[in-house]
Amino acid sequence: MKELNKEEFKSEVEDYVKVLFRKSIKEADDQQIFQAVAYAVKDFIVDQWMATHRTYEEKDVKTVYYLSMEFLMGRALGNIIINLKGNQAIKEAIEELGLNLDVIEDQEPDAALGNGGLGRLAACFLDSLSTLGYAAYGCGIRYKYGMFKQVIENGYQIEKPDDWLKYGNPFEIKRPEYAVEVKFGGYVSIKKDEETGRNKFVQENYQSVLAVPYDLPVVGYNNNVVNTLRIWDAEAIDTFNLDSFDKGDYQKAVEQQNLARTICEVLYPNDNHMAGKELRLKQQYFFVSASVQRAVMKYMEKHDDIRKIHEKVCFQLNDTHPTVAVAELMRILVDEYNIEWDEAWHITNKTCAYTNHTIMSEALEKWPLELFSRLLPRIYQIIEEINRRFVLDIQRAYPDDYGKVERMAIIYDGQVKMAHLAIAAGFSVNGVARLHTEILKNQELKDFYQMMPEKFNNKTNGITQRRFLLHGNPLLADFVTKKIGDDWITDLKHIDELSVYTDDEMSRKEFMNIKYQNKVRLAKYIKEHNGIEVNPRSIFDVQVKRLHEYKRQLLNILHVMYLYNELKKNPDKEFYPRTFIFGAKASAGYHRAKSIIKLINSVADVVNNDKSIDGKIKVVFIENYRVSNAEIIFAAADVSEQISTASKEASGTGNMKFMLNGAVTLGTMDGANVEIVEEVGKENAFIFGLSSDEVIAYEHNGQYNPRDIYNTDGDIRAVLTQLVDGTYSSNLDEFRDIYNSLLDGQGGRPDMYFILKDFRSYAEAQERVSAAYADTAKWAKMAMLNTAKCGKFSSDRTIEEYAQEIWHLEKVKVEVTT
Ligand code: 26W
Repeated sequence: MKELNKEEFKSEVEDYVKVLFRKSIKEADDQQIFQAVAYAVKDFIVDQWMATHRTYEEKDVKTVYYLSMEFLMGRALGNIIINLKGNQAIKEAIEELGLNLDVIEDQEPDAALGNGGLGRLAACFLDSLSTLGYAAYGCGIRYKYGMFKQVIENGYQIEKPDDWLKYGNPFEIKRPEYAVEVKFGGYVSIKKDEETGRNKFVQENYQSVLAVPYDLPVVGYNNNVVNTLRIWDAEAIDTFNLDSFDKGDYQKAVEQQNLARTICEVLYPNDNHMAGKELRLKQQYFFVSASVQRAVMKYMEKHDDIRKIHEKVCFQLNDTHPTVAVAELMRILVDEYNIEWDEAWHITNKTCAYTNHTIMSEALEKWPLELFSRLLPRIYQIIEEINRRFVLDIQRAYPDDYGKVERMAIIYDGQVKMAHLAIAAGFSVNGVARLHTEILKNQELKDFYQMMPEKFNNKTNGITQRRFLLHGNPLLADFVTKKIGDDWITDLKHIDELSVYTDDEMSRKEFMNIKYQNKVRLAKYIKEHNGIEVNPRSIFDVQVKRLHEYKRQLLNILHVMYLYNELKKNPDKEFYPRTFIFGAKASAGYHRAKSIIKLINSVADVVNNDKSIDGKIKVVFIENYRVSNAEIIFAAADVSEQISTASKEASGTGNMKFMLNGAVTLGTMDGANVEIVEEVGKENAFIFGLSSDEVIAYEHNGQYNPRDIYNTDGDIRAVLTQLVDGTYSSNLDEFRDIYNSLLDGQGGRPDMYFILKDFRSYAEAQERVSAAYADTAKWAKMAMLNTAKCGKFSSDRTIEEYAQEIWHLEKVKVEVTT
């Protein structure tokens, strides 16, 4: 590992401030200092970045291309510094320049090129791929505007554009030499190929854009490896010149310019909801076509037989969003390399693999034929042919069961079903937690599992301990290292060695004192951002994640309303003070989700200002939840709320970040919670609610009636009534829709999220939490055991499994010789 020279680094920072801004360090503002420091850090890693790619070429290693619409990277500077193990040297250098590293890190906007779980998982995976020394590209889109900024005004969410590139991105390198053309629209005609004498399909009268890549470094931990996140931007093809005026192509030139301008403009802020917008399909084909074209070109620079591309290249499809990749690869093989269909299909099968991240039916991607064939005429033809052959396979396998075709065809009911295409075309289909994979095999994708069981496998998600402990929680990271050494940083299994210290009173005290310090840090953040005073001695009970009905933030806030009623009824009741902390963005068009945000803020207003309860309950809604403030929030949590309706949360990854930071899970047996409980022991978690089997049974038999609960449970009835009687809003209709959804559900189906059904069991679990927390030694042990037992949930473990079982990659060692 190359050493960082403090003096050199200092003078680089000074030089950058000078050449970039014509200023001295004293004159420059914080943002300018950040830019200068970031450039100096980039200079330092560029040799490693080059050495990494040189090594890959020399060894001719297989490469995974992780295709994803989203990479929720967060801030880069702090993470790069810790992965370089440059913390101490850079911190000192910066202090000697009279600056403060924390302030500098705070200047960097989050790279919020993602919505939530799926995008953050992609970011953790890149960190692990580099740290483990696997050759990988992340391939995505350079959105001009990332995930919107959330501002809360009068309790309502307002969305503001996230202009993250305003000051430029010091870490990126534009690579115009690797630009490729991507074609949309027009029609397909058949031409005779002069060389082969065969028919050729050519797209004509299309519009095209130039896909231009920007590379971002992904630095491995202390190992010289720097992989690349390649995000594509669209530029107009240069037809807007005098020529086009002459040819009367003026109209087309303008249209192409507009196309280029719009494609990468903004990230769609929908999490788990398919909107079916034409621009979204354009985004998908745009980055997929560019990535696949480049991967094929790169492969062919060093090899002569395209038929063996699967030996060196694997495309991992992060959900169905990049599934057009299979058709794009077929197009390149058949149309450009003149490979016969059957052979092209086998090559494609061996090159593509698909990960499923959700079973929510509203998230399943289905595109109307009309739109699809108009936008991607040649790709559509290819998918039609894939479908024709796949339907024959289905009929051959199940000659008497017409239902199979109906349920499994790729094109059906006037729609292209992207999941069916991904499963038919790839060699691997994986779920993201054991329970989720079982549900895929036995329910959602049962027909596919029956026909192709060998494709199905599980890869339980993970998170990077380097960002979420080493960077986010330095006090706890130091404590762990002091106790057990620093092997946990690259092999989280070692953190189990902490277990023995859970019986040592001194260690427990130290651990809880660190938690306290982190709570003080979060309390300060809340004071600064919300103006609310919270007590760091209270239980910090936290639910941070996207807002979605299935995640049941509503259950949490209804329970707060219930507790508040209890306290009002019995002011002298023994009650351990609690701070309920929420953070969540709602998709801009998701009205009920926005209404739940308003409810949380309205309850906060009433409860926080009621002197009679003596500050025993506080409710805080943290504005603009994102990767950078998440790091502070996880570190400070006592209770991790993971309360989704069982079967609905594919895995969850926030649950793992809380566990790592010593918070205890309060959750349902859903997603990866099941495996968390298995690791830590059910006595060290608070589990409640319907099981996924019970939920699925209710869904089938329709025997759930929330009105029965409303009629028989007075406490629940009181809470529900308060939604519409003016307790929390003078506008009696403000929360009417929430009230109705709980009692009458939607479209004739009772509340699909079983909120009232699980309410009592949740409230009881919450009582167990309070009782456990009151026993300080017991709680400290539980909390510490959560940290100790989280080894399985490192994304390093997950990536090892992908690398060994799906991608078949070999590890690379990189030497820097300069
Ligand atoms: C087409 C609209 C759309 C947008 C986003 C559909 C689906 C999505 C994502 C797949 C939703 C998502 O982020 N899923 C989450 O993926 C995480 C990583 O695997 C899991 O931990 C979460 O449980 C899952 O909800």
